[in-house]
Amino acid sequence: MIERTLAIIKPDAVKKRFIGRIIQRIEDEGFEIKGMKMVHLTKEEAEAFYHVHKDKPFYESLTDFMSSGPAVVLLLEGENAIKHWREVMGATDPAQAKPGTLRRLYGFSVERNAVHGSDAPETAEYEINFFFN
Ligand code: DAT
Ligand code: MG
Repeated sequence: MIERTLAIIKPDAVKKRFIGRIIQRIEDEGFEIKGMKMVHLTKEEAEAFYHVHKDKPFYESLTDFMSSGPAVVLLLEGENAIKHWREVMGATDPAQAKPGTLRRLYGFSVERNAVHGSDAPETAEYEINFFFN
């Protein structure tokens, strides 16, 4: 099934000049890039994007980080794109992520973990509409 998902190259990975490597991987994995732009989220936008986590202890820090600098958002399309992209990203905590995954390669900590990906069709729809129209 052809699906769409939202990917973000987070501010830590942009700052460390990993944009090119991550986009190369996206293309090598066979995703079609249907949309792409650089954004610098405001704190309010980061809070809205991560509203499902508003009661988590890391919400404040996460939304500070996500609004701390430019990020690259990508609309990806492909066969089982949601699951495929999450496999390429690896586990949330880079230390737990499998070798070769983007978070293992480029993530620094559970918060500064280089990339984002939607986790289900409903969240993908919300997240895609958040950035693309
Ligand atoms: P994922 O990004 O793998 O879908 P998530 O949706 O549970 O993970 O959390 C969203 C982001 O919040 C995650 O990429 C990094 C941050 N985060 C998650 N758990 C955290 C924790 N225990 N401490 C600090 N940040 C955390
Ligand atoms: Mg998530």
